[in-house]
Amino acid sequence: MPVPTLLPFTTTPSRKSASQTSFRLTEKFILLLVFSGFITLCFGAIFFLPDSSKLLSGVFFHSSAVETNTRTGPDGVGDLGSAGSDEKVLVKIKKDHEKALLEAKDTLQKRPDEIKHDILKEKEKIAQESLSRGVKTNDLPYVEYRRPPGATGHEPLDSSTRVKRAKIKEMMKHAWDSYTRYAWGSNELRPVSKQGHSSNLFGSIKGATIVDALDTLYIMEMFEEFDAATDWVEKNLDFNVNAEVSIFEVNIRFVGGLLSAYYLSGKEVFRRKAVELGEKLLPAFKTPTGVPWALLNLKSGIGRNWPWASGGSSILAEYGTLHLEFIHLSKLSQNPEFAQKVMNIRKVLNRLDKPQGLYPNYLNPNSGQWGQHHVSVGGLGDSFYEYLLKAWLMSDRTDEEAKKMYYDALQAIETNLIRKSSGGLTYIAEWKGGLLEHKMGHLTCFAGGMMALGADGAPGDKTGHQMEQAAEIARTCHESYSRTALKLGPEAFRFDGGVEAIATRQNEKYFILRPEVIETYMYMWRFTHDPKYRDWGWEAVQALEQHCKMEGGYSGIRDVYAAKPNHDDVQQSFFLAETLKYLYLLFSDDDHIPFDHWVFNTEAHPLPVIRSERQTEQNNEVE
Ligand code: DMJ
Repeated sequence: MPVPTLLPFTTTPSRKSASQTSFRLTEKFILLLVFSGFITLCFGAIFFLPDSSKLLSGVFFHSSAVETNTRTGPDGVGDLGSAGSDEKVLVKIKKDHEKALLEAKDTLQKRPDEIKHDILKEKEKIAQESLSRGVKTNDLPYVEYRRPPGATGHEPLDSSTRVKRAKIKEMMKHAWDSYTRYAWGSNELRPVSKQGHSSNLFGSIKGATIVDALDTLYIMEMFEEFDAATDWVEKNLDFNVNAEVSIFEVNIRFVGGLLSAYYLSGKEVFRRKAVELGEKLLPAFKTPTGVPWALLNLKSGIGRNWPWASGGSSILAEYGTLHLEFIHLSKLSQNPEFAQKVMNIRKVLNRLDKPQGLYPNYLNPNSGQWGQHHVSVGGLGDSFYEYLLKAWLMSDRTDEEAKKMYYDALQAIETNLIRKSSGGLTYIAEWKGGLLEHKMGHLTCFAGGMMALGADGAPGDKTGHQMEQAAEIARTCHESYSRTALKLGPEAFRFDGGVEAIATRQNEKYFILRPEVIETYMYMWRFTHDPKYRDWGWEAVQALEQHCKMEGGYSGIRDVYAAKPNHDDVQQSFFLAETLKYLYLLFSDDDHIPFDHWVFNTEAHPLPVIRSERQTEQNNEVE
């Protein structure tokens, strides 16, 4: 009776010449040997493989090739089913293992910064590959993030400056805490009635104060508050609203605020939200000339102009204050459309004749013709001039067209609008069809800072002259503050009827926490280091503390000439975005948001200077 065996072929009936029993035993012995060799081999491989692959894939990026080769090597030695190739497999495993150990040893010998650099390089390579395949990360293409210098500062050496700077941070804390306590999520705060306030400029978009304050919180290193604001943006900031918004206001506060928060912190959420909002604004440019409407319904994409604006015109300071943000939107989304839209506006303007070289505030977007010939460096005109200069600066001084437009416009303003009062105060009047109105708005006071910022690029030998003019505007604006009862400036002041730098009309006597005068002090301080600018800024701080600070935040005032303040019950979002930021920077060192790396949008949101590829490479090499 045959001995039962586990292997079917051992009972093959053809093997008749040898004794069945001895033959089976020998066969069994050989088979056992082969089998145990095979099992030892597999066991050995189990010991080898996980160690090296874990080490490689978990810690170092170069792992994948080795790991892949080990499993499915190009020579096909991964087929462990053949006992004849055991030797080969063993040699291969050993070789890979040694190679991996060598690589690991090599990596371990590197300095941490070298390892970091390798990792970054690898990441960039992967992102670049996906970009070239048209693959998007988070819906947006990969862009390299590099924080520009001076995003945060350091304590000033001088103790009195330190104390003042700390005081301004405390003001920011009070404004922010009050907003979070009483109006969190609303656009603005009502500090007297302690509730939220919403202006129809933002339609039903919410959180203007949060977005406007983000970069100030960062610059003042209030990171806990910055994180709370970021969290709100992530979870609640919603642009899918069926409401009409002001393109200008939404652009300077929301797009500008988000862009700035992105460049300061590097957080992707801000880039994503900025581009998302930018895309929502694009339908506003669907006009025969491409000059955008002032108002846009974000859901329907239907636009229109303010009904009061000269025969359905668009406003110079509105369509002319998109450039900086839109250039950055193109850079961050790699969608050229944003830049094309604003460059087209410039083209339309350059085709038109300008009365006395001046830009009227009204332009019809259908006909492409000027509306009323009303010119102002204050409301309706102001930030258009500011953006010409800053477009040039933000382009790393390569946008020659913007440069020329700025200095030409400034020359026309000087010739036609800038005057000196009999008391020796320089002011910028308004121009209506060739006639001057000797009035200067609080808004116009930003021009002192603008002229100082542009002075060093002035053509001819005008640098000194423009600096002097900037200083004179700063002085006039300071006078408009010091000639009031509350030491805060009126909305507009006049140089006629025997008065100088004083508001004469009741509806021009209010102060709504505006930044322009302090903005000019900050620029003048940076360029001259004349202590009077810090003194003037400090006077404003004291007046704000005395007359605008309330238990529930900071409020505007209805009449700055009245002995006692009558509060308007609004804490404007630009108080946190601009007024407090400029005050803080006035008492900070110059390397905090340095001007050679950053340009402020008109809502004081710093945007980085865009370097040419070559320049960036050179800087990287230096670094
Ligand atoms: C801000 O929203 C901006 O500075 C804008 O350019 C003009 N007005 C306010 C502040 O006064």
